[in-house]
Amino acid sequence: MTGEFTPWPEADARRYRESGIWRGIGFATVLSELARRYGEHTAVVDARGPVGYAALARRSERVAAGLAARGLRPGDIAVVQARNDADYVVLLFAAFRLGVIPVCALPAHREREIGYFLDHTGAAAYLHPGEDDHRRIAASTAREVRLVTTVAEAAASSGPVDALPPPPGGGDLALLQLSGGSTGVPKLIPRTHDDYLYSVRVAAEVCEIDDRTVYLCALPAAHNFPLSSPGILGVLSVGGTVVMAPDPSPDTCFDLMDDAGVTMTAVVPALAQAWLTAARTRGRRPGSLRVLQVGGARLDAAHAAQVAPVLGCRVQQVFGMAEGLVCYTRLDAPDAVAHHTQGRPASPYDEIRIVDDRDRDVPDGHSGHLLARGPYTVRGYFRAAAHNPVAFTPDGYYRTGDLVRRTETGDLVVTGRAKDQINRGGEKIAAPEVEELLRGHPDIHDAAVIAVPDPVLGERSCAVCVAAPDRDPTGKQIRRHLRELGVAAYKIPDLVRFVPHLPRTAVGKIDKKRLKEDLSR
Ligand code: OOB
Repeated sequence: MTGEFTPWPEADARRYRESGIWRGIGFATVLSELARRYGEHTAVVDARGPVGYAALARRSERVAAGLAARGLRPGDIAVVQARNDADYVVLLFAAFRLGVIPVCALPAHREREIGYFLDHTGAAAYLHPGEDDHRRIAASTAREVRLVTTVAEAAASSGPVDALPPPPGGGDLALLQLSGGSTGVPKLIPRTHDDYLYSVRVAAEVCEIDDRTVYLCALPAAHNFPLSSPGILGVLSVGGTVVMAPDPSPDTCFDLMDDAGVTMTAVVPALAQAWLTAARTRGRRPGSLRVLQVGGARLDAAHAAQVAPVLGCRVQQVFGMAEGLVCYTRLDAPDAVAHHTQGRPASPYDEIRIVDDRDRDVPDGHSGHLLARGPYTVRGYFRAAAHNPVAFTPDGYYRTGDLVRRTETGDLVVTGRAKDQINRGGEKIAAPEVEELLRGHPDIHDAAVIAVPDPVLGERSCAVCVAAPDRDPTGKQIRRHLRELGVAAYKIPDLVRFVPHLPRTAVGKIDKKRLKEDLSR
C-alpha cells in the first residue's frame, strides 16, 4: 500500500506505540479477546434476534474464510453499502479478519458515487443492501469486480477457517471512510487498525461506557459517528450491546429503546428535533436512555436545553470528522458547556491549532480555522497526491475547513465554515461536485451551489444557475437531470434559481457570500 496513503512520521508513530495507545493489533485480534471475555453476552441485536460475542467472532471468521474462498485476498478493497443490521457487523469483522478493506459507502449513494469508489480504488468487491436501486447499480458495474452480491448473501458464506492467513496488524489499513468533501470528487480516508482502534477506545473512556451499555445505532452504520464515536465499534470494545435500528424514525426507535433497555444513542440535530417533537406530542420518553449524543451539524443551544426535560436524559454534543479528530462535551459538563459548546478533543494526544488566513495562531476567544493532528487523524487522503498539500499543512495538520473559537473553559464552539460545502442535516454536500454536474447540462452556462438556512435541516442546498444563451430550462428539468446521472438524492439541490450572471470577486472567483446576501433579500 506504500504510496497510496501518507503514514505518520516515524517519530510520532514510535511515540504512540511506546505510550501504548497504538497496540499494534487489529480489530480481529481484539474481537477474539472480547469473545473469550464476554462469551455469550449479547454483542449485536437486530430484528432476527441477538448475536453473542463468541458467536460474532466465530461467524465473522467463517465469513472471512468464505470471502477468501470466493477470491478475495488480504489488501483487496470492497465497496460495502449496507443497511443497519447484524449482517453488516459480521461482514465488517470478516473483512477486518481477512484484511479486506471496506469502503464505507452510504445507503443513499447511487451509480455515480459507487461507480467512482469502484474505479478509484480498483475494488475487488461490491457488497450492497439488495434493494432495486442497488441491484441495478450492481448489474451495471462493467469493470472487473470479482465479487458482486448482497451483504446478506456475503454474510452467509463460509469456508475452511484453518486456511485463513494471519489477521492484519495495527499498521494495516482497516477501512476507507468517506470525506464530506469540498472538491469535485469525493475523497477517501485511509484509517489504520491502530488509529481507528485508539479512536474508539478513547471515545469509550470519554463517554464512560462499559459492558452494561446498550447502544442504539439509529444513523446509517457506516458513518464515522455511529461506527466509532464511540458507536458500534466503541461499544463492542468494552463488551456492551449494540441494537441496530432499521430506520431512525421515532416510531421505530422509541419502541426499540424500550424493548432493549437502550442507554445511549447518537443522532444528528434534525433527528434530535424530530424525536423531541415526537416525545412531546405523544407524552412518551425512552425510559432507559441516559445519554443522547448529537453531532454531525451544529445543534442549537435551545434544542440542547430541551433534551433533559423532554427526553429525560443528558445531551452530549459531538463535533467530529471522518478524517479523525472528534470533540465531545464531557458527561459532567455544566449546562453552559453542554448546551453552548461542541466540546473538546477526545484525547490528550490530539493537537489542535486555531489560525487566521495566514496560518498564524489567533488568541483564545477569537474565531479562526481549526487545524488538527494526532494519533487518529490521518495525514493524507487515499490516492490523492495532488490534493493532499492543499488539505494538510506541511507539518501534517488536517485543515478541517471549520471555523471555531475556544472558550474560557477550553471547549470549542463551531462558529462557521470556510470550506465549500453544504451541511444538509448532517449530510455533507461538496458544492463543486454538484456544480460540475450542473455545468455539464447543455442548457446551463454556469452554476453555483450554496447553503440556505432551513429550520429543520439547518441548511438546504440551492443551485444558482445562469442559463445558456437562448435556453430556458426549469428547476424541475435540472433536478431530473441530476437524478438521471445517478447522484445520491441528498445532493440534488432543494432549490434551483436562475440569475442573469453570477457575482465575481476581484480575482474572478464566484462570490458566494454576495450570492447568499442577494438571495436572502
Ligand atoms: C461527522 O463527520 P463528517 O466527516 O461527516 O463531517 C465532518 C464535518 C465537520 O468538519 C463539521 O463541518 C461538521 O461536519 N460537524 C459539525 C459537528 N459535527 C460535525 N458542525 C457543527 N457542530 C457539530 N457538532 O459529521 C462526525 C464524525 C464523527 C463524530 C461526529 C460527527
